Amino acid sequence: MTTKHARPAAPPRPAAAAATPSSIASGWLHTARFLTSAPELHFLPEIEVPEIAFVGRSNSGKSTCINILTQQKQLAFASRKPGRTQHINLFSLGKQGVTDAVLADLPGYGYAAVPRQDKIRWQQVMANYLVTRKNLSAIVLLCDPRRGLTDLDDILLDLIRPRVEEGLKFLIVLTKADKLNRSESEKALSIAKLQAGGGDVMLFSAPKRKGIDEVSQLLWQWVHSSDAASAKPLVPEEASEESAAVSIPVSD
Ligand SMILES: Nc1nc2c(ncn2[C@@H]2O[C@H](COP(=O)(O)OP(=O)(O)O)[C@@H](O)[C@H]2O)c(=O)[nH]1
Ligand SMILES: [Mg+2]
Repeated sequence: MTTKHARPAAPPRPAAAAATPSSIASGWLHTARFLTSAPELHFLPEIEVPEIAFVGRSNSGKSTCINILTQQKQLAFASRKPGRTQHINLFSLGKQGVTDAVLADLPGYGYAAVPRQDKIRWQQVMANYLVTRKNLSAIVLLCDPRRGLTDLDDILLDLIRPRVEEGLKFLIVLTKADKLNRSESEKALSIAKLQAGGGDVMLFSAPKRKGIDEVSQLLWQWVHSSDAASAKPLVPEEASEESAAVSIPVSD
């Protein structure tokens, strides 16, 4: 009598990886796609969804940070020639092609070799953007902690303070944290926290992949937390693009 051998049971399929806050945030940032690039504020399209602006000195690590957060090597061109990225670049974010937020990469400031006229023009463009962009809901300020916040960063903080007081979200990212030892990192963090005026501060390192999860999740929460949807308009009533004659010095 022959015995039938039962077929070996198929190995169990691996369960789909459970979505974690970290994977949800990084999946969302990975959807980043180029939207538009504009040399001046008034060429930017009016957009309804929240906009998160990345700002910082030239060479602060801004392009690297955006590329790593979005996992796209060339999204924000990591320029070897600081000061070259002189447009406001917008990137759409959102699953299934439905844009639910926009990232804005602003021109880096403070690069000494840029002609003075160009510096004035770009600082003006940036100041107008920060004061009047209607859907601007959050700012990420990139800073190399070995330099700390400079005069130009302070001017930027002064410019955005009224909007931060009205609910604009604010994060200082201390880049290149791999260049600091533990006590230097702690010191840099506590100094920046004092300067952040209630905003968040996080350490970030591209080669060590430090801070990526923390920054990604905060950005995701900014856009998707329930109170973001019900937030009141962030632009003061009296502010309009025409009235924003913002002047900032070009000392740096
Ligand atoms: N050690 C280190 N270098 C970094 C880090 N992020 C950026 N850099 C370097 O800093 C320089 C300026 O970076 P970039 O992203 O182009 O700065 P941006 O001018 O602010 O856009 C480049 O040489 C980068 O490779 C980091 O986390 N650690
Ligand atoms: Mg850059």
